[in-house]
Amino acid sequence: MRIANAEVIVTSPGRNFVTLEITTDDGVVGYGDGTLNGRELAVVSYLRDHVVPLLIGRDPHKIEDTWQYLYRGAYWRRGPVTMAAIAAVDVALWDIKAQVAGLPLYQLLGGASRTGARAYGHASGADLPELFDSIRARLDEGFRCIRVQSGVPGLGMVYGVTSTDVRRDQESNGRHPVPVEEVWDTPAYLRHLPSVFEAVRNEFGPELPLLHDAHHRLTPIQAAQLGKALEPYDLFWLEDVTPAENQEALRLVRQHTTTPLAIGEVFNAVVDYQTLIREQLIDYVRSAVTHAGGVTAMRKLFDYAAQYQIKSGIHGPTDISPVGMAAGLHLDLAIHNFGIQEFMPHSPDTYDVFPHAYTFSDGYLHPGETPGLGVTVDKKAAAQFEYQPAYLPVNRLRDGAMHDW
Ligand code: KDG
Ligand code: MG
Repeated sequence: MRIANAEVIVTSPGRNFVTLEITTDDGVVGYGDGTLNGRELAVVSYLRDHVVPLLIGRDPHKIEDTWQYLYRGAYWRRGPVTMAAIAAVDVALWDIKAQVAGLPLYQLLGGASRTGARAYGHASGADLPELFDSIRARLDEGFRCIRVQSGVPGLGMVYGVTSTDVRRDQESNGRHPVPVEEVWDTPAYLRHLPSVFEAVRNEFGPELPLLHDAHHRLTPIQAAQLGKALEPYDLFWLEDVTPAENQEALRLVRQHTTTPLAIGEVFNAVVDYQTLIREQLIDYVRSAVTHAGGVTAMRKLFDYAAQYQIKSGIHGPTDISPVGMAAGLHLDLAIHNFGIQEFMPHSPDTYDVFPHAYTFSDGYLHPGETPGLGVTVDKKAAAQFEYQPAYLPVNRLRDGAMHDW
């Protein structure tokens, strides 16, 4: 069996997605997600110009060898563009292998360790009434674990907070040809957030698992303060408190708080986690299959984390396509150290482009029993949605200095 064709599909049903379609000489078709939000075309070029020509004629079953060939062979290792491109190839090859075996992918990863993957949904509001409505809406949809994001008095738009809650397929601030600029004030956020969690606990009780994403905006000592201040509200996790490329910074945070910590959605290699995992400075690893080298690399990451009782929390925003989402779900079902899965449902247009077998019911996701990944691409539907440049926002402090968003 040989790879006969590899095509990069760019489509934009509400937001941009990059998908790699690999076809074998036997006519088996596999899909991989290479979407890198805000920098999509860099991955398209990497794939079209530098990877597709290397794939033609290769044996699609040699997944590990192909992964190493693309990773080591490039010489220029890691980075989000390279690793998203490798992920797209890797996932498409796993899709093909599982289809040839006639099994859903999770069976090739060791079989099901659980009946479904517990998911968390996003709730947010500019103020408490809006936030409570949003939490109730997620509970009505079946979510049993909720990420809580809140506006901050005196600040305008805050990333991750949608005031109307109708934008399920959240493109922060809509599509803009240049990034929208938001204003950020860390002391105001630190003063306000504990009161939000106190109010949510008073309204929804002690049992509902609650999560929060600080989106890399804090210094280590601010992160320690926040973790400590939130301890009475028993968070499931506090995410991305600092820009954790300085892994040692987490030692300080850990010394001061028992609030569980999740990190890694912007990481793309196991080495990015080395200190965090070895020193048990975090509790959940957050990478997405799409951004961290595919199923092959993620399996190694989870196995490494498992030695330290660190669990998975795969990144699942709407900028991961249903193809990337499905790849994560097969891993979720198979690995022993599963923690939780982020889930933001895609728009109906996105689901039309990506017919999929995965399901969500009563708080749990399941990848389905279709052989392979269980996601395809309707190319006719995809062609209706042309690529549109779209940027994520940027953040400035009150004095105009650039900050992490
Ligand atoms: O493209 C950026 C988003 O994926 C990210 O901001 C979402 O932080 C996020 C999350 O936890 O889902
Ligand atoms: Mg996040």
